[in-house]
Amino acid sequence: MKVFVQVPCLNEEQTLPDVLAGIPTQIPGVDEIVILIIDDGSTDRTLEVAREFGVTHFVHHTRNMGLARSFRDGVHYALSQGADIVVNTDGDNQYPQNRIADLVQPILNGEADIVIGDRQTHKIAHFSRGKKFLQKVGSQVVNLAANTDLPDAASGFRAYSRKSLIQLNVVTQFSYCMETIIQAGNKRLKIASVEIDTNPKTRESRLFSSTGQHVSKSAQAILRSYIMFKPFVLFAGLGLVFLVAGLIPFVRYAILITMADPGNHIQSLILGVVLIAGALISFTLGVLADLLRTNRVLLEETLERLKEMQYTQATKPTSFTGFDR
Ligand SMILES: Nc1nc2c(ncn2[C@@H]2O[C@H](COP(=O)(O)OP(=O)(O)O)[C@@H](O)[C@H]2O)c(=O)[nH]1
Ligand SMILES: [Mg+2]
Repeated sequence: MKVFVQVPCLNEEQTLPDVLAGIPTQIPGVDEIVILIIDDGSTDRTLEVAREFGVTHFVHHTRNMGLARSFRDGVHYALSQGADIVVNTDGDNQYPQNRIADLVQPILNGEADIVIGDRQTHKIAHFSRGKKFLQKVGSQVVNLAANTDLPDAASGFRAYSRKSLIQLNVVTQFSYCMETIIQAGNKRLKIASVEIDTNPKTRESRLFSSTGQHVSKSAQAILRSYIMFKPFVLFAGLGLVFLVAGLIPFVRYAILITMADPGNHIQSLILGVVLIAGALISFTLGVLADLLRTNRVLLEETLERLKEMQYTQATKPTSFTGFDR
């Protein structure tokens, strides 16, 4: 059993030594623990710090590519190296590295495919009341879209089984955290949660400059995932709203013109027709999006097989010794 602990880093020279020192060197039931640094275009001494610590596995981006891409590239590297479990922790030492063993345990026991460290955000002292509230609402929305019941959907402290990583495809640029949960939930992977206490804050979040930006970017990520997995529900719901809203002026018009003095009610008719046309467009989009979804499911199945083959081949010891001259 090989566990890769990947640390995405964008200029983390200050805190990386603490992170690396905290990662356990032994976990019961695990044969090998490998540390992988994903350097996302750092311009400070992140790489040197990691090398001085003895890290030998790196994924390097020559320029900043963002956290989602860093996660994806790290996973690809780890799986090609034969990882059975990939743990993700942050370079700002926000997460308690000594709990990595508890994070991988449910996967080792075969009880879960993904384990998420629940930061118990209601307890974090430096989170404002507004942030705690948004955190809770955000997690509820993700749970609704994923059919899960997770307390902390935005936590980056996680363990993923090899099987789950082969099934997941991160496509958004920005937040893979919410996206992987919604995908995993819809693919009926088992997601467990482990309560953790976070370390004191070392620096401000760099992913978001303000709470407003955080909410808007998270909402976009959730909406996109929702359209991906439940397009018909979304568009049919929208169509229904348009239909009901359109029928009201339409019926009003129909009743009024039967009266003795009908008057001029053409506005109601126009409004009704426009809204009903909106309903028809929504239903059509729903059908199209649903067909696209079927297509995506097929593509994902192919990708899954391809990845399985690619990673099995990459880790298989080869007997090939070179061409005869
Ligand atoms: N902000 C940011 N962090 C990145 C990027 N690429 C990798 N990271 C790493 O992602 C982790 C989370 O970033 P952080 O700013 O702490 O965001 P937080 O999750 O809101 O606390 C850290 O380990 C960063 O070094 C990037 O493009 N931007
Ligand atoms: Mg952080």
